[in-house]
Amino acid sequence: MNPPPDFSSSLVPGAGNLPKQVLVAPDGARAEIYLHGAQVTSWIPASGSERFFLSRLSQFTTDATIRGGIPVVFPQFGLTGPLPLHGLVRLMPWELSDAKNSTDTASATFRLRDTDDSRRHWPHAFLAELAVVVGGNQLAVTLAITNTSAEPFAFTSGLHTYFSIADLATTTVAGLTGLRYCDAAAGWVDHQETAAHIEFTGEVNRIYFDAPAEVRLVEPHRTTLIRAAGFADTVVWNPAAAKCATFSDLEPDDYRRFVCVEAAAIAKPIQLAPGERWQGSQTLLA
Ligand code: TA6
Repeated sequence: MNPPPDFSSSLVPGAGNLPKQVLVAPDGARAEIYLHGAQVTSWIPASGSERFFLSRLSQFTTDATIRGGIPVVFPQFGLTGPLPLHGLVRLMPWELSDAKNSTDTASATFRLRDTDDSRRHWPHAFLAELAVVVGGNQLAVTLAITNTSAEPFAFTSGLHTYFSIADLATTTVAGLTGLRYCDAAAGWVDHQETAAHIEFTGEVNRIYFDAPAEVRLVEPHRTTLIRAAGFADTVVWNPAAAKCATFSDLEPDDYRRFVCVEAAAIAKPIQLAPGERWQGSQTLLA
């Protein structure tokens, strides 16, 4: 059987006139991805409502990062090295290399290569590809990095996903019990997780090492499954009130509206030989 015509997915002007790819699967599931940073900003499963937080104060300009959705972190997570916070590619213009519909999904792939400017910060040649597939109650996002230079390089990375939540007080993250984690909100001290459900009663900014493939974002009315592959670590972040107030692109009470659960490769940087390719993915099930 032939797939239905690709009538619904299209590249359109988004906020700030920045181009965004809208994906619409045959069953009505939707995703939106800005070429700026290849940042997914919206995911609406076939049987549901918006699952990503996107700040009403987010800037949509080429020199700012979009606050919400899935910022792509590469080649440095956070401030773990000398590069700008969370690396370079979330501020760079990616190109749409492919978009298509199948009988049950809509998908698109975005590509980015190193530039003179990226090499000034990080002197390596790379090809980054982000594949986004939406359909039914699932969104799959896969980041692939190819070393196109003549020398090996190492990087850290992540998919910094902002989930929209109804009420922070009744939201928990489950699946990380027993893991060693580093608490960035309390002096980068190492701990072992004893809670079955991580609660948000203050700032949470933790890197869980060697995380399991599946973590759950649990709310009273729904649970989101978050499956990671290729990323060894999981970051859980909520800034709480005081830290939230320091972000110019967040409203004072926005911290109540999102929790970040991030598939990340931090503790063991990914090493790539010339020509070698790595990929990591985060698959979300509503
Ligand atoms: O992943 C959590 C984190 O590294 C926090 O420390 C926090 O500051 C955040 O990401 C957001 O970073 P950004 O550069 O987007 O403001």
